[in-house]
Amino acid sequence: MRVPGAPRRLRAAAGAAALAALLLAGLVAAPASAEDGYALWLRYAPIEAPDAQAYRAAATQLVAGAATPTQAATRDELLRGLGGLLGAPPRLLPYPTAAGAIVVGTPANSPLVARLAPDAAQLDREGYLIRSVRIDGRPGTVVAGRDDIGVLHGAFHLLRLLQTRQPLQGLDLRESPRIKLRVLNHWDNLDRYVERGYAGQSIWDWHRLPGWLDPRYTDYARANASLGLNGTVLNNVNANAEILAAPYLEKVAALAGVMRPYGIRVYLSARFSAPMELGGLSTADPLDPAVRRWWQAKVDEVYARIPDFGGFLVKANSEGQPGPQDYGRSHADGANLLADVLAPHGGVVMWRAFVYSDEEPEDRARQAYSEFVPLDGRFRDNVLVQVKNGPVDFQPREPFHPMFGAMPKTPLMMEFQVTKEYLGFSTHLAYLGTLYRETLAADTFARGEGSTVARVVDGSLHGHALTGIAGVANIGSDRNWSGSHFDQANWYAFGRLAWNPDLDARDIAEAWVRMTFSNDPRVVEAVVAMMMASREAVVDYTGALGLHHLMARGHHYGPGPWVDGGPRADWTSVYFHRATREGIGFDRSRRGSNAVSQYAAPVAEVFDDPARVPEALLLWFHHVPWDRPMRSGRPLWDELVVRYDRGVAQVAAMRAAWDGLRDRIDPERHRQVAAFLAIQEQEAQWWRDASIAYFQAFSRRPLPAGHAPPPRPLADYEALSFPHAPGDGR
Ligand code: BDP
Repeated sequence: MRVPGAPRRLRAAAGAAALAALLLAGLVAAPASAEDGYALWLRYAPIEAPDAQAYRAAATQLVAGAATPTQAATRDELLRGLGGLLGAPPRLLPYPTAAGAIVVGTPANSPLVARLAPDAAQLDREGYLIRSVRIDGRPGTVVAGRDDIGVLHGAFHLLRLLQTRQPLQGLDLRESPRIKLRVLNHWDNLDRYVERGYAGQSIWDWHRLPGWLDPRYTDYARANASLGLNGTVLNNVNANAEILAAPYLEKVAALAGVMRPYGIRVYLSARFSAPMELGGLSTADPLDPAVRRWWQAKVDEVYARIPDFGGFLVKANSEGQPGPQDYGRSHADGANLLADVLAPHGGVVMWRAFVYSDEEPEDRARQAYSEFVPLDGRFRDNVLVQVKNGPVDFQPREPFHPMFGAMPKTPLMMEFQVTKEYLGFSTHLAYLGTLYRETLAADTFARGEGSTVARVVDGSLHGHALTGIAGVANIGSDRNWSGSHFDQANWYAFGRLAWNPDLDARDIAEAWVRMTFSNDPRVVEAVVAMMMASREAVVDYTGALGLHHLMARGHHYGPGPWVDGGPRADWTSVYFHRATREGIGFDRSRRGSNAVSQYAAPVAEVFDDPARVPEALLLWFHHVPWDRPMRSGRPLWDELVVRYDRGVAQVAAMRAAWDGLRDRIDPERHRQVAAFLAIQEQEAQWWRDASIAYFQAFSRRPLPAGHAPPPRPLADYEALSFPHAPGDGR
């Protein structure tokens, strides 16, 4: 077993008996449970000596109320967190009597906080400050918010300072969320199947709800609150109308009750045709008065049960889902119908822009923009249009979606995918903090230079108060929540960036490693380096230089650049890579589909020019010859092959780095990560071999020197079949 905090020599020397004696004497704290990943980044493992002494001195006493469920949750978290970190919780007192007191609350609910931090009353909602103060002449710390939830967020931040070994002296922190709605989207079905889920079943045990409230729901709420997330959409965007039926609303209300103390509102995905399926109406036409009445009554019923219900997420007229266009109405008509009935209750509509039609000859990457941009200004004030980060579909790399910046009158909500549908499911290590930041930092030039996607999303560019960001969750019933230990980092990174989209991906990774694995500098350095290079490795071994949508059909597991035919062209790979004897890539330049014209002029010019477009997006925007010289001096074909091999080599390097940490990570998690990295290396090699075998049939060029030919003929790769791969849509 691992002895947290004990020097290695001691660990090695301690036999079982000696260890037992130490544990009995209370000198070494035993981990509360096995390191199975359940605790996430809230492990609160003991701080090692000698640091522990200083932290203990700064957290001797706790003054925290418990008059509301949120206050009680805050106090309990501090006792639990500080207790774990310091070996024993601070004394809980009504008023500090010694140096090192931590005082938490709002000016409204605590006279002491009102004295120490009166300015907390002016903070934004959900925001907080943490400040080193003197209390009756003695040093202490105040964690204050304008509201209870802000204080809870502040408490988690304070704990993070200890968890990441930041000093507790001289503090003067002030934080407020940059984005108003920070939500997870669960693609969970009512039978607990999770679409694109790779972490077991849905965590929502609908059958046993509302009678049985799994304690996991509370831990889920804690984890989200620790990041500042404040909403969760419980069910799949490919929605079943049944979720709106009374028995399910009762279950939803029970979950909302668990989430409420943690500041998390519950939302539902609404099926647009629910008035027909549940209400027995003959139409779901948004302009039909009977349809409107049905939604009105349904929404009133929802709010009668859940007064703080957040609102609806809607996928309409997309991939076969019903929607307003079935009746010749627009997306605005559909969204506004729901917005009108939600508005009196304070609810919102999150209307998805992920639309494309199989009958539409237009380049799929252009369709959402074509559909939605003309509707700018036609949505009600409580509608957000939810846009995926890129114009196709959560690929390992996409340019930012051209809708960002193009609809100044409409709040655009970002949708990222946290689950790794296209980046190796849960077995591949791919840290997505870098992907999220790449999109958020991209400059739309919508209002000149500096018009970043982050500023579109946080509302500052076009002056919106209603703003939002969503992450498609990677959470399931697996003990470690996310299917792999490292996928927890993607939930974490999404949450941190939802709070502040300008945070640095490396800083987030570092905090996560310290909280999740260890503060040992060797661990921190090595693991952060692995994480920072990991997403680029996936891009390299699945198809670099702007290639996209090359995965196997349906379940999307493994390579499928040969995928062709079937129900619709834009679900195939050949549609996207367009490889011929002459060259490869999708011509979206002015000479091609002209998707570049959907970007603001300075961006469009760069994307349109094969000499100026970032090489990482070359084949997204251009069809170019196999022998086109690249910046490296190599011809395109050689460059692609080099990238495929570079990706595989990076995974091998991650394995070696992880192996080197064997003595510094608990064996339970070390073993699983090592096994997953071995799977990843095999699968990276498979992607590389299959892709090269396929594309070489077009390029008819030899592999560059030193690069091995694929070991098997193309037909062998094409013949592989995985009918039971997880997560398929159904
Ligand atoms: C695609 C998924 C599909 C989702 C769809 C969506 O393959 O399962 O239903 O996105 O976002 O990425 O609606």
